[in-house]
Amino acid sequence: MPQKVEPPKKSWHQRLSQGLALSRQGVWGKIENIFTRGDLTDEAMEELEALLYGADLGTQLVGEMLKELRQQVSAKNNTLDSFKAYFYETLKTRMSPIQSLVPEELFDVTKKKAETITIMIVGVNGVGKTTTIGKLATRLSRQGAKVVVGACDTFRAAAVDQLEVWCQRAGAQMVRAKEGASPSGVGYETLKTALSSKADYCILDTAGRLHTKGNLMEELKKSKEVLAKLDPKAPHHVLLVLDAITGQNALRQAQEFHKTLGLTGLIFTKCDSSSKAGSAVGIVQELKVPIAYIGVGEDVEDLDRFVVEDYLGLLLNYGNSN
Ligand SMILES: Nc1nc2c(ncn2[C@@H]2O[C@H](COP(=O)(O)OP(=O)(O)O)[C@@H](O)[C@H]2O)c(=O)[nH]1
Ligand SMILES: [Mg+2]
Repeated sequence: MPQKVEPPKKSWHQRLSQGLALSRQGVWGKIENIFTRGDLTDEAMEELEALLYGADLGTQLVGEMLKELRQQVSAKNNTLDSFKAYFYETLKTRMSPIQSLVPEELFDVTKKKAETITIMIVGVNGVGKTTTIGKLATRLSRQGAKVVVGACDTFRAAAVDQLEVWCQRAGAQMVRAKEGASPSGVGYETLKTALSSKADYCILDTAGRLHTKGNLMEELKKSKEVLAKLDPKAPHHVLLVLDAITGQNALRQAQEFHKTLGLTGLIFTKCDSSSKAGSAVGIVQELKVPIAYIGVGEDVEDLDRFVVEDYLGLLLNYGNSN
């Protein structure tokens, strides 16, 4: 019988590299071209400026980078390598202190305390919350963790079915709404189940839009607060999912969620279908909230922890990260 040939498994590094290809080529590749074309004339500087602003890094940061570059140009010290090195180091220096706030327990079951860790996942419709939870539940279950997932997006039956498929594959338990239950009610029931079964993680999938006249932020706030009745520390983490396609506009979204819920981390999805993956830099800086995970596709393996050096190296095509 002919043997079924499995395609070679891609490493996370390969997935991340492919995931950031659009941003790398669309922005940084063009910047490289300007440098390799010759002297940085006024015209070339204008082109560079437009590209950098178009990369959605945030206006303040781009302004500072251009100032530095002009200084390098007037000092005749403007090689591509020196500019890239400066860029990489500047972005890394700004992101690292914030990124160091991400706790290991979010990726590694052996790094967590004996208690159940409750993670609430929020974000507007379609950004990838349910998919991310599926990937995350799989990842943690593979490490031997007991994961209980709550389907708190009670307004869309399809959302619950989608989550159930992921949970079955992951071997995670899913708690669904009883007839007429509110989102906060499902969150409460899920945590109760997770605590009584001594689960390692309780992950709550929330709605991104309400099909009632209710206010989404108020509903999410209620969902968050009710958890403390069962565990004063819950939720340990409130993570906002942001779609890389949104670029800098995601910052406004993030600010609103942060104001109401007190975000502890961000999840940056769909980097593979956007050339604006660089917007992560500006968002982290402005919000002072770190990125916990990055998503680069629809496959279960397309999610991993966000490592600033890997992200910047692959984005800028710099260092030995390729
Ligand atoms: N290309 C790509 N698609 C993604 C990624 N994450 C999620 N998606 C897709 O985005 C769509 C919406 O995702 P979903 O999880 O239902 O979003 P939710 O409404 O926030 O729960 C689905 O078609 C997902 O397969 C990603 O990292 N890359
Ligand atoms: Mg969903």
